[in-house]
Amino acid sequence: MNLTTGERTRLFSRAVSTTGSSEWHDVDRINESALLVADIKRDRVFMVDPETEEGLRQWNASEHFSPESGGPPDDWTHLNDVEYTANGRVMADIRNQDQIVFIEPGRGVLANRTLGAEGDFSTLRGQHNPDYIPESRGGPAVLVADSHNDRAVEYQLRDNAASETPRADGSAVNETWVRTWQWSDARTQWTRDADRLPGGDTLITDTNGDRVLEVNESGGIVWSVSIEKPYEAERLGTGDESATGKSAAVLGLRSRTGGQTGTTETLYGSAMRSVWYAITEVAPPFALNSALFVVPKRMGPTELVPLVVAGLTVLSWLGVEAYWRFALPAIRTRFEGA
Ligand SMILES: [Ca+2]
Ligand SMILES: [Ca+2]
Ligand SMILES: [Ca+2]
Repeated sequence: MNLTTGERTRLFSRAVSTTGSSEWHDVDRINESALLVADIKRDRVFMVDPETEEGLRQWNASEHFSPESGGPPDDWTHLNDVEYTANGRVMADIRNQDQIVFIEPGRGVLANRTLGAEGDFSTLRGQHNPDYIPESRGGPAVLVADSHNDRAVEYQLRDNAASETPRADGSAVNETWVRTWQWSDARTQWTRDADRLPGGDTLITDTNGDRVLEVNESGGIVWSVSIEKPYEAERLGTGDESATGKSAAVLGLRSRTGGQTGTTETLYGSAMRSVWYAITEVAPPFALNSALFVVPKRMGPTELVPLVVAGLTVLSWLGVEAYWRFALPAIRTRFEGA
């Protein structure tokens, strides 16, 4: 779509049958004659010529990952995002294996460049939408929504001079990903997008926090808009995702975790939100975010807290009833029998 004139042109169209979240999840335009597709359904990345519909290249996750890794067979990798990076390489987000891989045509995954590892939740956990920031803009760096860790985070690729371990290609320097920035506050819950803007701010999509917000270089909130369960946001006119943004390292961004939410709420709403944060602290993140995915989208802390309290009350009541009805008579019978 031409955003100035509103004119729309259909370049390529394909219907894909889906079950659950198994679908084509992301498409990036490389140039006039190539589109890059993230295919969750078949756990692969492929390039297609939109005009001839000819498949140009393909990488299957089965070339690199074992069947025992990740999720169940019908949602094995949840490969939800792709990006074309320098030198013909492709970056792909392998959500269910908690990692981001770099694929080189004809060579496969560059093992030493992989960011994160399955089960290493301190690095990434069920992440979405990684953006690659090249050396020309202060990288190599990856800005990503670290969804189940409820934060936006950035990693910078650094040469680890201390390590003598040779790389697979024979070179002596070992590259390591170093966390250079992270952002969260008391409200962030299941973040799914983060874009670095040209001025140095970061646009964050906070799905279960029900908002899209922009944070500045010192970590303060510039603006925040309440919106129900947003998936991702784009600042129009700044290119795709973080295409015109610089790395946190070169900008000297200040990290933030926790603190004030910068929104205006009623006293009751703010009290319910505080109780809700306490619940989210103790509940397992996967179970919590999965449950939030299935409740009606309109529900916020003011509805969810009474719902949780009502649920727990009913469970406790049933437990007490069962105790009086079944356990107690049994104990009494045993006692009287003795
Ligand atoms: Ca993409
Ligand atoms: Ca992004
Ligand atoms: Ca975006």
